[in-house]
Amino acid sequence: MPAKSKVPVALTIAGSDSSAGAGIQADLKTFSALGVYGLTAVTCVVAETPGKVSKIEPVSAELVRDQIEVLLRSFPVAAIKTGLLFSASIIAEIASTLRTHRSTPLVIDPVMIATSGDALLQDDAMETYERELFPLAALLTPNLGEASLLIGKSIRNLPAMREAGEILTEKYRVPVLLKGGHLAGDSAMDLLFADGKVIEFSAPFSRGIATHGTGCTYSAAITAGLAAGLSLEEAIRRAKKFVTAAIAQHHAWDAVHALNHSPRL
Ligand code: PXL
Repeated sequence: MPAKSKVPVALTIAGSDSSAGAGIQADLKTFSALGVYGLTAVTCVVAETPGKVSKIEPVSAELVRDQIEVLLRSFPVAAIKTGLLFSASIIAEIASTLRTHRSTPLVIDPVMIATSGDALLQDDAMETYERELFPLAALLTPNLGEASLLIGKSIRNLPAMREAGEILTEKYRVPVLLKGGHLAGDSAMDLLFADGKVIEFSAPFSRGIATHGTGCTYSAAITAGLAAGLSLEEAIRRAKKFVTAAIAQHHAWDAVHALNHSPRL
């Protein structure tokens, strides 16, 4: 038998989205489309459609930790991402587990609010998130809404985005990818703040179509790139292409739209 080629392995720690466009389902589909074997640690289960969150229930913090520990003991995990983490106790448990795996790059997508506008993270979780988990990141990927909550002011244009990114990367002392997709305009511009430099990533903006799950898909695609050995900049560049194609080639049914997680690049 020919020797099996080694496929990179990545772990996602996130919530389950029943409509499968976001959350752990989006992460797995993205890993798979980009040739990475995905492992999962589920933090909570969300009953929802792209338009509305109906109910969320958490998994116990201990069970979240157990999922992560068994995986890190048994698989050659090359990169990790976090998505919806739900509560302060779950975040604290994850941080204490990952603190002993500092050599594995960690992408933190600080999910707080669904594209539908529904709250996903408990209010009292922010402090633990910022203090315990953010400093462990190889990359933090807030969208404009999340970034404005973190800096306490609204971000309405590119200069404000630059200022916000500088504040965030200095505050947590980690690289930050600030995603500008929610700024009205013809292009979706993201800014990477890393090593004292700012790098721009731009793509045409697709108006008014399936955006539920784009944040999860983008951060999962970056994580897949890091697992495969790409540099941070290369991983972001490929991920931006992937998510832009996934939006442009979205699926449409009668009343529901969803991201296409295997777009042609
Ligand atoms: O898109 C943010 C998000 C992340 N994770 C889960 C979700 C959602 C959005 O609804 O359900 C599990």
